[in-house]
Amino acid sequence: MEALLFRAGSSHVLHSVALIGVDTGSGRPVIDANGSSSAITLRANGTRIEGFNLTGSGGCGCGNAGIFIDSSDNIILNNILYKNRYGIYIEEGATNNTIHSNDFLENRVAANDTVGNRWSMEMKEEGLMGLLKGAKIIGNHYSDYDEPGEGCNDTNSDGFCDEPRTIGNGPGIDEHPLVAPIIAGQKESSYTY
Ligand SMILES: [Ca+2]
Ligand SMILES: [Ca+2]
Repeated sequence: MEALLFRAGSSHVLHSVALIGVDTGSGRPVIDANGSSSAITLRANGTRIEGFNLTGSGGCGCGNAGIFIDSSDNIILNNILYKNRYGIYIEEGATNNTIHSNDFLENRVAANDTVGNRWSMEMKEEGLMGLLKGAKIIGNHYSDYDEPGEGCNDTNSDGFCDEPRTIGNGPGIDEHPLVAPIIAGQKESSYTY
């Protein structure tokens, strides 16, 4: 099995098919761009990035981000994007990416998607609960869109903002943003597609 090691303070260009951060007890792996470029730059198609804490991007509005995506068919889930210029920046021409169940916290701009990728996913809990409750559409949580003053009302108390969120100036849309942070309370492995 191949191991990938990440050094704090450097940025990374990935060409792998799956990158899954494992919490060994001392917290999820942190990739800190240390104020330059992006924590992760994604140029390979069909990559899955899961379980990381991505922070400290450079300040360039050209796309410095927790994850800069310049490819297609990727799945980004269950990550914390914290204090970046953009949490996630999707480059023009990058299509069919799915971004869900991530926490966007205190980024200068939560996300940019001028293409219209997918910011939510229909998911079902495993077993009986899944049968009883059926599938749920799960988006992402955004610290700048989780209170009434920011446009997120939850009048039916289902844990989701009642209105979708436009990503940047669109056309990307998160159909079902969450009111509270996801990562701490959720066991991602108990869900299936
Ligand atoms: Ca807020
Ligand atoms: Ca609601």
